Amino acid sequence: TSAQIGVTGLAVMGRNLARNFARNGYTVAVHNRTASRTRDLVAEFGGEGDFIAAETAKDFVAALERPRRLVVMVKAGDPTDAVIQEFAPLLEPGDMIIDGGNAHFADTRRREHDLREQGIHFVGMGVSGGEEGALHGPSIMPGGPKESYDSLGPMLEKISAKAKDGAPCVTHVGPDGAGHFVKMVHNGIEYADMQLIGEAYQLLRDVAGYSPAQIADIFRTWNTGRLDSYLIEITAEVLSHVDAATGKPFVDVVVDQAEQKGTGRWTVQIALDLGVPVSGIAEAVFARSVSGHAALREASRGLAGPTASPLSESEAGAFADRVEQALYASKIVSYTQGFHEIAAGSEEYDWNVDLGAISSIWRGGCIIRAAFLDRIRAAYDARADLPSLLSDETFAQEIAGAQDDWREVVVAATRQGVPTPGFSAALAYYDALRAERLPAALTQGQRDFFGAHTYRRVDRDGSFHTLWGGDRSEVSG
Ligand code: NBP
Repeated sequence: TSAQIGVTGLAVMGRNLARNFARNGYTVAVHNRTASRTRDLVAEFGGEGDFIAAETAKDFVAALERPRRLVVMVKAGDPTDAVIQEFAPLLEPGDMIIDGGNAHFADTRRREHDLREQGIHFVGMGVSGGEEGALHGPSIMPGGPKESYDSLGPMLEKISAKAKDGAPCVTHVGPDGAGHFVKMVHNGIEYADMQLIGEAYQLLRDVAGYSPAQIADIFRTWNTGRLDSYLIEITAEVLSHVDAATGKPFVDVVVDQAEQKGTGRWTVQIALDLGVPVSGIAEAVFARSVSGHAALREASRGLAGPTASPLSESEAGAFADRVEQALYASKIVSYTQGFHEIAAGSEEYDWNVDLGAISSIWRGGCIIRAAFLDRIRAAYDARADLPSLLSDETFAQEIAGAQDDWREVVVAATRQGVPTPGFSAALAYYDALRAERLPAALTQGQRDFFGAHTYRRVDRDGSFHTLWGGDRSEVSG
């Protein structure tokens, strides 16, 4: 017998993905650089389905039916190139290499281009949901040639998460690096969501005076409404957890320095290149960075701040409701920015990404899965060329209802000295987009003054320059 799919790279993700394929009735060839991992997988989970263990690359390739579908789940970067170099010479035209790692989309574009000459289909595939998702159903974002999706898609649809309406959380995102690009932005949005939740927690703790256990209950309540999401759910779990060794809230015994692996940073770097304002995501990445600067924070501890004046018990409840409004409104802004970046990437690289389909496949399996994504999909269903999520009527109305509270929360945070870069940046973005006039006109004047960079006028076409050093008359630029 031959295998319908192969997985090479059997650390947590690859192993669970291989098991997921096998549990869904596929014969799976498995391979890993260090062969003991392959043997362990079959020894431990061989009973779950049909595995073909391959010790060498040659045996692995020989075990696969044609066209071969070879999933690579190794550490992103050089290891992925090493694996491609090892396998590509053993493959034939029409075969597929599917990279399920967290590759940078530019690497995926390069690899796809190089392998295309050999007739090999390279599919850069974003996978979200961590270890558990890989086993029970991840959200899958495959790019690469459309033809490859015809034969690979049905298998991915089987192993993927299913949304509440039963739809599989996978779609052909677009050519070459589109899948990894969308996975990157997914992670950027994840950073923003986590930061906003963190700010809500800090406000409930420092301004409203609630304990972690009380805040966990508040999050549980929020999770039954429009904020219903995986991240809110696990936040309640983390906040209610008590450290066994000390009896203290778990959140109080963890060092408050957040780490990162890089996809959030990439989202911001690429947004800068594309000229897309993703201020909420950027603030989330910077907030992790600030937290990690231990020495700088230590040196700044004595700096002046306002005297804390926590709310009374009766005020606290009303404040918590306001924080919910601020969190929801800021979340709409983060997704607005993330989807703008996907639209801009799609435009730049000619991917033709369907934004409604992306919101649909994020409804299950992935870290940012949320009831909210149904509403985003509805917005794009109603109007595929929506210029911005904020221009959707439903979202605009929700923000209209939330904005007073949102502002109050930012005011309270500022007054009490609680940093809320996510809430504040989201609000500034919202107000900037709404504004009739921006001080960018003054910026243009300054640029023209010091660098003769010229400006455009509101009342006439063309570009102009004022003779600042002379009689200040205006000339065509
Ligand atoms: P790791 O990222 O820890 O990678 C370990 C695997 O890479 C092992 O199978 C290892 O083989 C193999 N490998 C390395 Br390292 N260098 C190699 C080389 N030069 N040639 C061949 N194989 C090599 O595993 P992971 O955490 O399972 O993640 C796999 C991929 O999935 C990564 O790209 C990750 O970013 C992505 N991802 C992870 C998650 C998550 O939640 N962990 C979620 C979504 C995506 P060995 O056994 O011989 O050392």
